[in-house]
Amino acid sequence: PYERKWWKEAVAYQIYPMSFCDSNGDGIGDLNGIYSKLDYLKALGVDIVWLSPIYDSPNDDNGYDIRDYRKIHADYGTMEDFDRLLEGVHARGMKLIMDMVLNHTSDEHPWFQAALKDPTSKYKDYYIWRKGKADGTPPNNWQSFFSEPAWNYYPELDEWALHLFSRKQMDLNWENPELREEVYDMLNWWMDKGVDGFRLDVINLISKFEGLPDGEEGFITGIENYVYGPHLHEYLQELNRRVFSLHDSYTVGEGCGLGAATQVSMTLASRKELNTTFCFSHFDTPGHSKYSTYRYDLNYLKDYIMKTQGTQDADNWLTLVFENHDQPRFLSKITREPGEIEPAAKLVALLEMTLCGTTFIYEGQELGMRFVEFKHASEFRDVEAINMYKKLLSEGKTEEEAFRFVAPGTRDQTRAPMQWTSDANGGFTTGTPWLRLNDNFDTVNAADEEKDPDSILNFYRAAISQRKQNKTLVYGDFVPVCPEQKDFFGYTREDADGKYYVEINLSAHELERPVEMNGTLLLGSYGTAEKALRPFEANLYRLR
Ligand code: ISL
Ligand code: CA
Repeated sequence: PYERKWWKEAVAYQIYPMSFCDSNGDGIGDLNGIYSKLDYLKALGVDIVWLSPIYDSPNDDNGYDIRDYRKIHADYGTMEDFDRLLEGVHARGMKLIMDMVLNHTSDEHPWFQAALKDPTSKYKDYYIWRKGKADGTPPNNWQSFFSEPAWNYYPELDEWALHLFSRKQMDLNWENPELREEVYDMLNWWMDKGVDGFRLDVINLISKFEGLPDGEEGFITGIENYVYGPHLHEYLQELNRRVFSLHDSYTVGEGCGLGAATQVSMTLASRKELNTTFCFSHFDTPGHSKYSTYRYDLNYLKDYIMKTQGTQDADNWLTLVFENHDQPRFLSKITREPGEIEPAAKLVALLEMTLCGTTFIYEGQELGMRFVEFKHASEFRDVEAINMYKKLLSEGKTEEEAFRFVAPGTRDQTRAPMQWTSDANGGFTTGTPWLRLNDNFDTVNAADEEKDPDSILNFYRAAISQRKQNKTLVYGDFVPVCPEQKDFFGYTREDADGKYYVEINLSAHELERPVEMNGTLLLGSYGTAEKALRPFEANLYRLR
């Protein structure tokens, strides 16, 4: 029932450039560092390389605050380095997608600076300005995502400007057609350069409700007034018409605050908006947040997968994603017991590579990188974490309490540098890393895993290779097996070319098989299959 497309079959790999590989010893990852690892990515089986923002930026939010959309950040290199990297990606038969932040720019972007300097300039209306209330308070009660009010006051204009994220990330006014034209020009400029598509940052926030009314007091007060705004579909369709449809491009929209069903409405092929979106609702089980330390119940993940796999059809294609630069390591939510980590990591790999959807791996996921033991709040680099920490102190928490709350959920958790070798700084840099590494790089690192046939890295390679050899794993029908059986997840994938069976023990104890299938074991997390399923065991069989 599916139209086959390169991006549907693709394995995408997210690189957080600051933390990937430092080529010049300044402690910050860079483009030449990424270039030096292209063969590593190719050997893993990566098809799409996604770079988190690499544009010129004051890095208040590590590049998600863009100062110049057409310039490479000096920390990362030059445009020549970028061109070489793009060529290197293409020469290996891979594609490259850029992270695009279109909801906001840095307050240091020339548009915002022009608006401040001259309120009559056309750039003023590129942003969202309002007069304050009569008592001198902001125009409404919205809170930003990063523990602050969502408005900055500019005395020179006696007006307030909206920022849904940090105070240096100013929201763009998508209602202004000239602004939209500039955005399309810029995106086409990158596409003409040869990039293959975009990951679109908080793209569901670009349309705000008329009048910017006060929000209901809540976790992020005001959010209901922009997560799914009145012109969202119109803007996405225009983006598609003016940019994406003109090229053989792939787009993945990042959304927040939306349920799976609403996400789908942006990706229906018939509506001509985005190819795919991310859904993160399985990242934590109900009642927990990214700040919680708990044991994730994989039965919840099973339910999520059963619901979402069912929604894919000719008109809709999903993504499979478990980790990114905003969330703690998924692996460490499943378990922190040394003996369980390896099978749990392999379980995720096998699951991800045998389901329907475009798959995403976040750097280090393929190594089983895990939870970082931060020692002190001074180690945090993330604006969200730092603001949250300060807010907790201002509310009367002690330093110790505030640190304990923020440490497990800080976005620094997954931004800790890549662990390439057991050498100093994990081979990430010869200098001082911008953010501390996980102490475990002496045992968890790419070089050692490379040599070990049973490593998590080699298991990822094997699982990806199965997906590539057997397209039924991408396109075949998904049919659950014994779905009522707790702690067990079984399913088949089937089409005219073959039939495959996956059996997974979702628990940390031994489990009797509820059903025996006659097939050839293609890949198993414990190597061979035995009488009972061992903790977190996951196996892939060919049935025909
Ligand atoms: O990280 C989050 C909560 O802790 C999310 O709410 C996150 O802020 C949201 O998914 C939007 O994320 C994206 O846009 C942000 C940027 O800071 C994130 O890194 C990016 O992924 C603003 O540009
Ligand atoms: Ca560097």
